[in-house]
Amino acid sequence: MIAKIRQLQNELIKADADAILISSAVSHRYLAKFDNPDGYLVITTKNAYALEDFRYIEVAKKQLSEAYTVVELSRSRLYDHVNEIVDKEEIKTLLIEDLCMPLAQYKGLKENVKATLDLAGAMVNSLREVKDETEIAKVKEAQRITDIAFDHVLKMITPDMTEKDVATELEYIMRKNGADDKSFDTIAVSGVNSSLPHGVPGDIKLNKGFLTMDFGALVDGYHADMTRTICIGKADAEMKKLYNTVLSAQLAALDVLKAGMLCSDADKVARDIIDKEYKGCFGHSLGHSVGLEIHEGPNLSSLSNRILLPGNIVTVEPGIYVEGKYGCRIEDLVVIQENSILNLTKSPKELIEIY
Ligand SMILES: [Mn+2]
Repeated sequence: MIAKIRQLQNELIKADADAILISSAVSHRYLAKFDNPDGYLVITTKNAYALEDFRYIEVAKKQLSEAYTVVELSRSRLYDHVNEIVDKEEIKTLLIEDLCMPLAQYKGLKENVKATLDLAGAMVNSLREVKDETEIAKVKEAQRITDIAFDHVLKMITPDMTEKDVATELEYIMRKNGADDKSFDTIAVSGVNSSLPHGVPGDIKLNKGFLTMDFGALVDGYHADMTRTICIGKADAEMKKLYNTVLSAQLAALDVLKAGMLCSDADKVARDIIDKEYKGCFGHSLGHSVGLEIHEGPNLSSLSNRILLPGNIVTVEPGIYVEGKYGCRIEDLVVIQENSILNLTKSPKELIEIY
């Protein structure tokens, strides 16, 4: 916790700011290591304050006292609390988390806080891009549980289940195996619906053809994300070709990914393979980062000039979607390392047919 505060303090000094007001739930979770969606932190270049209301004050005092001055927050007095710190620490420039602050809150702070407000932009989000060992362990555990759910569902899936049944089963198994929640709304789309990259599972029996399942477990705030496409019934030659093209694109990208690589180059490796036969059918990026949020930067996008760093955790998820017909996506979750990747996703990838 203290290491992260120090990193943020260095960023404040670089930005020539005196302090930052942390107001977003995710940043609070990251810097204080516990959830209080209504809590605030004020980090100055030298000190750190945690403003936590009565519901959380006991845990805050217990867990934060070493790194933070803990103040009991009375929500109607937020501006007073902030101004007391502004006075005590002689804060002239206070950064705010503009990426996720309601405009009304910004206006209130601007009118009532006795410091010049400036925008923090992606300052905290950038720190979150490189995960430490503890964070990697949590994502790894989340993905382990996600793999268990896939293995389980494979054994019990029958053509007379509905898409919703499949989604519910995946979520139930993840919870039973230690997940705190699902990472995001589970996708289970079959037949013609599989051409919708983010389709919603319906009350319909599984259609013959591709069944795409995109799901993940949440563990201690950290997300997992995986996708597998299987076939209900027998895949014809055209479906096999499409599936194998997605798989080759994914394997090729996994093979070249490592620290120092340009994000757009990673996307290109997979996209070139798909575009040869299915141009226009891979309409999203190769992947995104995952951590305390399901979608974080950097993105493996054709438009990204970011360089991958050891400790980034990204998805690798090429897909081919043929409008009105079907679609297929295969997604793994990997940790970027110096010369390769650590693939956290252990589920098989050869085409599975279920009768
Ligand atoms: Mn994903």
